[in-house]
Formats: sequence, structure tokens, C-alpha cells
Amino acid sequence: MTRLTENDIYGLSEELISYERELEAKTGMTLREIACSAAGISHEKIKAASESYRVSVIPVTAGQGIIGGFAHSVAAIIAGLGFEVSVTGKTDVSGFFEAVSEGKEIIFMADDERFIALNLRTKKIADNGEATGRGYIAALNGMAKGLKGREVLVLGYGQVGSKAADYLLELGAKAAIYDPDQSKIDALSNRKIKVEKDLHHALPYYPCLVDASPAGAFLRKEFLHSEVLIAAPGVPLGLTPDAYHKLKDRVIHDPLQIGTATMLALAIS
Ligand code: 2YH
Repeated sequence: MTRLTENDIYGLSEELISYERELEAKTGMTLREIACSAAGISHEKIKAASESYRVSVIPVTAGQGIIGGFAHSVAAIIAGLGFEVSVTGKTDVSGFFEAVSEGKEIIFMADDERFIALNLRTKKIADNGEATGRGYIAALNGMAKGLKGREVLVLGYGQVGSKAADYLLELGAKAAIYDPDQSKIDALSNRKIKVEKDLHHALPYYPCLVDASPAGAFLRKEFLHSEVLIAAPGVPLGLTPDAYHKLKDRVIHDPLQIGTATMLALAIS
């Protein structure tokens, strides 16, 4: 799984309001609406939770260590959803001790493998891979004005792509996947998911695309359906810079916002 860099999240907190405005223009949904829809919870439920839970984000030094701005970006997204949130002064286990001692009941923390939100009141744990997969499909559902019966191709069948494909089926879409790693295709047990083997043959056929691949800049505009709508959780972006520039109004892409917001909604669901 791709590890975010300081560059990927640079300026995220300051640009949250314009990010949200752009997201709403593309999908017809706010970040909060996308998160609620992906987690299957109501606005009343998230509002009530924002009044009863306090949230903590713990910087984690394990593995490759702290990503500058990561914990504060996560906290800014959570604050934007109306929750009281802070970043612990201490890291790792001492940070966890600090958060729990202060009565924080939802804990966000990430190492190089996983990014989780833990609800200490209910013992519910939300994983960023699942949350990102579901959140981006909820956003695509908004942008496409409904995915029921639509054919959607998911690129990459990893932690995010597999959850995206499952949620597409839940919404009544026709899900197809492409992954160059044959072992991931062999592990696929859901027969309702179609497998595409030739990417360049398949791409022009699909009006909805989910780029959950860790590869960057391999999708050129001329390969794609003329009216394509793209949900792109993958970092780096699979579209070439030129394709992104031309298709920007039909592409949903961010490094952290949709996944983190949906983790919070899933943690209180
Ligand atoms: O970016 C990552 C991993 N790729 C996990 C993402 C799961 N979708 N982790 C962030 C590491 C953050 C660091 N330990 C910190 O600053 O706390």
C-alpha cells in the first residue's frame, strides 16, 4: 500500500473549505453526506456523536516514522465534520495513554500498513482501506446520479479496490475489476464481479472508473470512455497530468479527506 508523503498532504488543512466546495459541485454531496452514506448512518446520528465523543489523533513513529502534517491533517478533517479533536503531544503508546487518560473515546492512528479509527466505547474499529473504498463509491454514486445497473471498472484489487467492488454490488452496480497481479484475481471468490484481463481493450467501454491502483500516470485521456466519471482514491493518481487537467471536473481525487471522514462515520456506526 502506498505511503503518503508530506507533499501529498501539504496545505490540506488550509484548503479544506475549497476542497469541500469542489467536492459538492462534482457530487452534489458534502463530505459529511458522503461519509454518512458510505457508512449507512443518518445525519442525526453523526450530529449526536459529534456532541458526545471526543476524538484524538496519535502520531506513530513505527516503521518509516512520522509524516509531517499527517496527524494534523487528519484532525482538521475530523474538526471539519464538527467533532472536538486534538493531536496528542506524545507519540505511540504514550500518546495512546495520554488520549485515554483525557477521556478521548475515538482514537485515530496509522503506521505504514494500516490506518485505523478505534471507538473505545463500542469496540468498533474502522480501517482506512475499507472506508476509502466505500467513501469513493458513495461519492461516485453522487457524481453519476446513481450507480444502479451501471457498469463500473475498478482498477486494482487491493485493500481499497476490493471494498469498492463489494460496495458497488451492494448498490446494484455491475462491478468489474482489473489487476495485473494474477494472485489477487485468483483469490477473488465473488462470482458476481467480472474480471477484465486486457486493460486497454476494456477501458473505452466503461463510463465509470475507480482508480484504486498504486501505479501513477498510466491513464491517458484517449484510452478512456468519452463521458467517463472517475473516482480515484489511488495515490499517486493513475491519470497522466494532461488527462487530469482535461477531465478534472469529472474526477474525484484526494489524499486523505474521503477516507478519513468515512472512517469516523464507520467508527460510530
Ligand atoms: O500512509 C500510511 C499508510 N500507507 C497506511 C494507509 C492506509 N490506507 N500511513 C501513514 C503513516 C503515518 C505516520 N505513522 C504518522 O505520521 O503518524
